[in-house]
Amino acid sequence: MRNNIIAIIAILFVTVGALWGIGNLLKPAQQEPVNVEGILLIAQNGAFNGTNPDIKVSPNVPKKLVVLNKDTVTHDLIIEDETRNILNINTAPLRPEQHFNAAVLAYQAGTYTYYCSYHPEMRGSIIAQ
Ligand SMILES: [Cu+2]
Repeated sequence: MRNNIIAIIAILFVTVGALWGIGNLLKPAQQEPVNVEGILLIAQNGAFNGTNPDIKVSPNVPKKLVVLNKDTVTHDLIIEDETRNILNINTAPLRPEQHFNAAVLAYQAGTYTYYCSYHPEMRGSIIAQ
């Protein structure tokens, strides 16, 4: 009788342990939230964010870039550097309410230009230092 009770308790421990182990396996791994520092450029009224702001980055540290057209006309955003010291970007034409996800990634320190090919006055600098 006593041996039976010990055996039952032992089986219970094994069963609970196995279920606990399976539960841990089934539970999706906890993921740490990732903070992506980013830039939102809104094309509106013939400018990006009203002021065509300078974008500051560190070399070889990508920064998320979202370009959103909140205007009534088509815009785009181009980064085109012949030295290829920065990742070149061409959003293609963005019609009203369209957006484009990209990353600003400078490989070398320097000052680069972003612009809208439709509106030459929509132009700003990317400063990598
Ligand atoms: Cu434009």
